[in-house]
Amino acid sequence: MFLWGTATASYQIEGAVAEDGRGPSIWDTFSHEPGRIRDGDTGDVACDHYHRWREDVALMSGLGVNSYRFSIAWPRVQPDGRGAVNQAGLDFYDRLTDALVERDIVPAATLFHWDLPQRLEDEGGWLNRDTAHRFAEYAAAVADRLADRIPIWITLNEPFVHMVYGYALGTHAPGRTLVLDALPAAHHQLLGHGLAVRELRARGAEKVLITNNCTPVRPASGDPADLAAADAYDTLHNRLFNDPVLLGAYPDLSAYGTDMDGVRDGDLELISAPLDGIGINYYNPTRIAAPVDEGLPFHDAGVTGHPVTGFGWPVVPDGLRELLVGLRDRYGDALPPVYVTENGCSQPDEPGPDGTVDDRARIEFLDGHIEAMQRARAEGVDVRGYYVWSLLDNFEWAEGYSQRFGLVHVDFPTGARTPKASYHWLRERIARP
Ligand code: IFM
Repeated sequence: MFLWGTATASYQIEGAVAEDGRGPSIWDTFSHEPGRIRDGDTGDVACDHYHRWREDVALMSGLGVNSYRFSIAWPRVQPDGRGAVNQAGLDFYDRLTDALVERDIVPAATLFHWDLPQRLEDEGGWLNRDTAHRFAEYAAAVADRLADRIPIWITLNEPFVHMVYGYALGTHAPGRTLVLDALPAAHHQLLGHGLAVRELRARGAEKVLITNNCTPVRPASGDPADLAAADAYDTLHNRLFNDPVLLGAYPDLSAYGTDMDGVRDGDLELISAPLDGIGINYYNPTRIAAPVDEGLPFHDAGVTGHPVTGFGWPVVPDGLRELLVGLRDRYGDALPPVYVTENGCSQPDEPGPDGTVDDRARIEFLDGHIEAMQRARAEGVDVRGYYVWSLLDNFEWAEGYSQRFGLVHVDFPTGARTPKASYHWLRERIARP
């Protein structure tokens, strides 16, 4: 059965940050620091999904999706990131899981979508190898409770983005600006993934995946300097997170004048344990030129000549086909079945005078990307699922509530949900044979 779904993440939708024993996460801390988030927004209330989850499950049922990708908030399960399990926090996901299963919606749970318990950040966060072991302990606790009903487990969401924005550039929590010294946050996340896979398998998890954010990288020209820069960027964005998982080795980082520190014997064996699938998040391609200064070995030259989303990201549907076919060509038999675990766009959607939300740009976006995915399947890529980011307008990290990605409009002051035109369109599209 091909999976059609929507995706969300805990901090972006749940709110209820201090309820039922939840501990603080790095995003609670970061979003409350002045100047970090557009308009001073926080995820304190977000979509209030923690209280309105029944309504949200009903929306999914009405949409006709057969899967839902959500994330579990580690600080709800272990408020300090270690030790005793907060059963009240797990109860929430237990109720949600049962409601999904009752409606024949396959739950796909992500264990880490960036809301690290603050207590672990105080001890170094993902720069600290111990966090990988704490993550495995948390994965085990969640699986003990839910592996009997959740068939799809995704260990990490976009470790590249978490490392780059959280630890290298500091525009996301925890706000560290370490540039290349952030690399241990890549290795320790991947080690956490490998250790968690072992725990999930031991508890009978049916399918285990990781989700990487990938981009097809296009050199700005055929000039050797641009080609070398594009190769360096591809290494950092794509290969750094796919190679160790799929091939058991880190790529050559010499273009960055470094290699991966802190890798111990046995780490790569754990990291490359066989998976049942790989989650791929696609938003746009990247065009790369030779560096313009002495910093990194590339320069983002920007993709031009295409429509753009509310965020200003280029809309290039065929980039999804290019990416999927490129992954198959690069990894061959080492590539497990692929799930497109996120794809979507932000648009400045507001209800019109009649109360409806006419987001035709999103319909065009989704139509083009679904067609591109189908072309990749026709070219032989084994794609098993497609999840729209996102079910609801939500807290878009450093951009606060200014970027609306939802199939369903959320009026943040009241929490009122209004399905957009794209919601109705997707229902028809999914129903099409
Ligand atoms: O909102 C994010 C999500 O948390 C991770 N992938 C990209 C989305 C859009 O920026």
